[in-house]
Amino acid sequence: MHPNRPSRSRPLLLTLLGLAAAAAPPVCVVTAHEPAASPAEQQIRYRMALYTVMAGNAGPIFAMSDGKLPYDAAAAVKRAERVSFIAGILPEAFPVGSNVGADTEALPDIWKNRADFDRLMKNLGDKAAALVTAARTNDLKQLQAASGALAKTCKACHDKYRKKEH
Ligand code: ASC
Repeated sequence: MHPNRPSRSRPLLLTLLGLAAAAAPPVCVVTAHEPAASPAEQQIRYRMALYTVMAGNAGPIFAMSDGKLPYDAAAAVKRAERVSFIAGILPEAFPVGSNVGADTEALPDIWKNRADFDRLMKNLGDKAAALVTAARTNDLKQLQAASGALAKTCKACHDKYRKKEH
């Protein structure tokens, strides 16, 4: 190394390019050859996203109920409201025809036994609303009881209408 030149581990050009990349807004690259998701695939993705948000909010409530997360009454209310909100959307996320079009864990029996499926969905909505009421009492015991009842409605539907590799 030249004695008078300051040591530089990375060439200046690369550093400048790195800074420019960091400052640039993210770019969504869609190639001309990528096929657009079919309506059925979009529907299935939407449905799975709803379940992701549902689990992401029910999870901490179950964890608080099980003593795996410190009980935070305000957080429990916030999350219970989200669970209830998503539960209200879910019945719309199984339109006829959305049993195929992308990988899905939803079993075809949903569309064969629609009245039974709708009954389970209604039960989910009722138990989710009860969870909100329980969370608002700020009483962990109430939250535990209501989250236990909610988990049973999740399981009842999964046992019948979700693929079994879980
Ligand atoms: C969860 C989760 C479910 C339900 C279910 C309850 O945390 O992701 O699908 O609880 O396991 O039985």
